[in-house]
Amino acid sequence: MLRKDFLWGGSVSSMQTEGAWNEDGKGESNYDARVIKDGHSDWKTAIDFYHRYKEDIKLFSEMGMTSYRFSISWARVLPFGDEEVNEKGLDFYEDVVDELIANGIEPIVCMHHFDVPNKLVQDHGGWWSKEFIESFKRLTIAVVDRLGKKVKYWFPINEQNAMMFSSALFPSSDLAQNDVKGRDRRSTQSIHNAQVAGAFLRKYVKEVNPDAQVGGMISYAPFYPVDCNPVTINKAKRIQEAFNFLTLDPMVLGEYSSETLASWKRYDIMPDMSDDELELLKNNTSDYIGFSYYSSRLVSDQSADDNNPTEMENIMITMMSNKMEKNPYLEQSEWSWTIDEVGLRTSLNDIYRRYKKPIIILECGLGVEETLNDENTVEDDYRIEYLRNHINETKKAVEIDGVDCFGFLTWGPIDILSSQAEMRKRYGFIYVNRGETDLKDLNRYKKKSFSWFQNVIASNGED
Ligand code: BGP
Repeated sequence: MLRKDFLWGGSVSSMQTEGAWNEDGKGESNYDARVIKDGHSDWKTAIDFYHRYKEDIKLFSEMGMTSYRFSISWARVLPFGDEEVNEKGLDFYEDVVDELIANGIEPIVCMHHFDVPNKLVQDHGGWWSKEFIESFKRLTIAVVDRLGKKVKYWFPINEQNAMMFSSALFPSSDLAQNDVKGRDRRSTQSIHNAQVAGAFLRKYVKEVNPDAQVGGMISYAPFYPVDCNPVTINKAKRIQEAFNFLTLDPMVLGEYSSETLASWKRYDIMPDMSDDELELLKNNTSDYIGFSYYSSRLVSDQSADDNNPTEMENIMITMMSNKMEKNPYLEQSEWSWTIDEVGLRTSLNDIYRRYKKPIIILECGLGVEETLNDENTVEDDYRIEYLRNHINETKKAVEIDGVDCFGFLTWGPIDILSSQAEMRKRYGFIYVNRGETDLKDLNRYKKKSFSWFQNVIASNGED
């Protein structure tokens, strides 16, 4: 059985939901400033959660959700990333938190989910700059001073292992095309700076509210060797370590593994780390571990090239390139994401055995192109099947394997923009009536999965 207070809910980010991109004192974010491809959505309206949050929270409450994870738009609180604080931005988040609590829904706050004030990027580049830590601290202080006593669950950064791709996330056009080491240095510095920022948040939240639970979050994927060639097995293990545990180790254990440090030294990409920073990491580890889970990856001996100069490049190539093999045992989504519910049980076990800390699944879901039928609903049996299978594997991890998992949050409980700003990739139990560029009326409609998830929650996962 899952624990009685198991958290059931959904996760979103600010830029994929809020809209109101330039209202009430919000600054321009790096996403607002992006050039949008023809036929794609921009981030300006999203699903207009900023104006419709009461209606949406009412629907979440009707579904029975006991938790809702959202992120803070950095530029809504610190329009330029500097000392200027936008109180109206804080008012909005406080209203959302109050509304959630009034509806019996536990807020889970993520401080940073990809978007940052554009001014900060223009002036300082990306997470490799120590200025990002300073600005993040200001953001944390402003938000936690306002919400610290009301919110129990916090974590600093969405999918913190994405910092590995930092120089891809933030423009690195000042570096020469072939400056691999330069980009790798930015990656390792970003990894470290994000760790420092995260540890600061954990420390500060606890100072304001010692009863709070403050975690860390990554995107987790199991990496399977495609065959039993020891070279492939070794490669899969190395990639698994680097993609998943390089970030989790310092977050949960308070220090980098000796393998990580050795590899950074070997490739001459050691980040600048002060003693004070390392002390901060050591003393402010995560109370719980959160992760997003969508698919497993298959590694062949071709997946990454041993001649590539560094481990970072190897991971990037494996993750991003078409050298990733298709698993013949598993189906894929319309977006070619491998569907692997057993991999979720494996992931829960891998993480729990290593750290013995409580775990929460903070994202899981199936993105599908959908339209409303004549009855103004969507018969999304595929979503029910996908989530049912993943919930069943979670239960096996808890009930058979003894993993301490305290929650399951789906990605996008309501349709939202995808990370690539596609409205056609929908994850929700609630359909939002808008197209890519045509905003239509933005009305909300319940899909078939709405009442299914309602039953899942009411029966604590027995449905
Ligand atoms: C995660 C991100 C989310 C979300 C999700 C689904 O990596 O944390 O922001 O978007 O993936 O991805 P997508 O929207 O591309 O389908």
